[in-house]
Amino acid sequence: MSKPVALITGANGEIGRALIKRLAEEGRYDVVTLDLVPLAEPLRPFVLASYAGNIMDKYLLDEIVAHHDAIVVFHLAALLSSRGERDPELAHQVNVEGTLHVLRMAQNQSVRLGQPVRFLFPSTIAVYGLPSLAEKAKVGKIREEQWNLPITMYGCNKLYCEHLGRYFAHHYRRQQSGGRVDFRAIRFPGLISADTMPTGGTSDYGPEMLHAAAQKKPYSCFVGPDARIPFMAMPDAISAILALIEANPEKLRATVYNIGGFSISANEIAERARRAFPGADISYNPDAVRASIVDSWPEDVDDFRARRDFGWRHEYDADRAFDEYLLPRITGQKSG
Ligand code: AKB
Repeated sequence: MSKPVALITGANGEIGRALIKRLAEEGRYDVVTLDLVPLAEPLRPFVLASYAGNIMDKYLLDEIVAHHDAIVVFHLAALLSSRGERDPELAHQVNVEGTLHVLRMAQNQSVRLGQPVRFLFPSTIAVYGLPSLAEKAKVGKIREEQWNLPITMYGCNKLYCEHLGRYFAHHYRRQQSGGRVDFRAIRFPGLISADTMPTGGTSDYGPEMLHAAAQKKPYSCFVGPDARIPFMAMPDAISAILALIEANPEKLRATVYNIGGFSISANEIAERARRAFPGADISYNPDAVRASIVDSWPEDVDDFRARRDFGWRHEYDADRAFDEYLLPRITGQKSG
């Protein structure tokens, strides 16, 4: 019997690669992918079909769902925060207009199939905008409704698209013939993978520092040693996506959820890298813009709603993330 089909946009990105592998291990879905460039060769055996093209191309989106009865969409394609600050209009086009196209496609698909289409949207801690370090320290673990005042185009785009998704899920369908987009969003902290490197983000200093130390390359960090935000190990990020997308809709009391990993400063990451790779050459040369972005993000998140509604629990605290996932795998790759 054929399996349900899941469409992943932005499939070549860090989350996309890890998600494709986990979905292949679990075998729940036949996976169809879309990315601007052809899907990375090693991932192709894991997917049913892959398309190279732009989410701005409505005809391509329609063609994909005409050929595949996707009932789940993981819409991962986006320009991240640092890249978005270099070209805010492009970020708006891709992150907002692109998301609108993918939501519309999901809505039409739902009408065609006569069943809801589940839609996973990766949002971010960049939707928060703390006005000062004093307020950041005072707030500590931030709740979803606090300080929704992003200072980056990416944060504005993601916050708006959370609303757009909620609109499609709860209001748009009133005027439409049937279909329903079952929209669910996760606000991710900075992510660290042992296998891949992020591009275009502002939390990138975490993974960059660690991978540079493993490769014995000097690293000049673009935020100061005290900069602190929450991070998460990639396996937990994928577990959260799957837990939320599989969750019983009747249990979900919100459309947007914080999920927590571990709160850590740049210096604490550097210390862990130095212990694992003695002689690691890590210095600090803060970039005013990127450092101010990180300062505006919370130092930790309150993920009470995710725990209550879909049983979220991270597996990796800082010790387990570094000692049992990141360091052994990165060291293995270096020697292997
Ligand atoms: C970024 O740095 O832009 C992303 C994020 C925190 O959403 N990693």
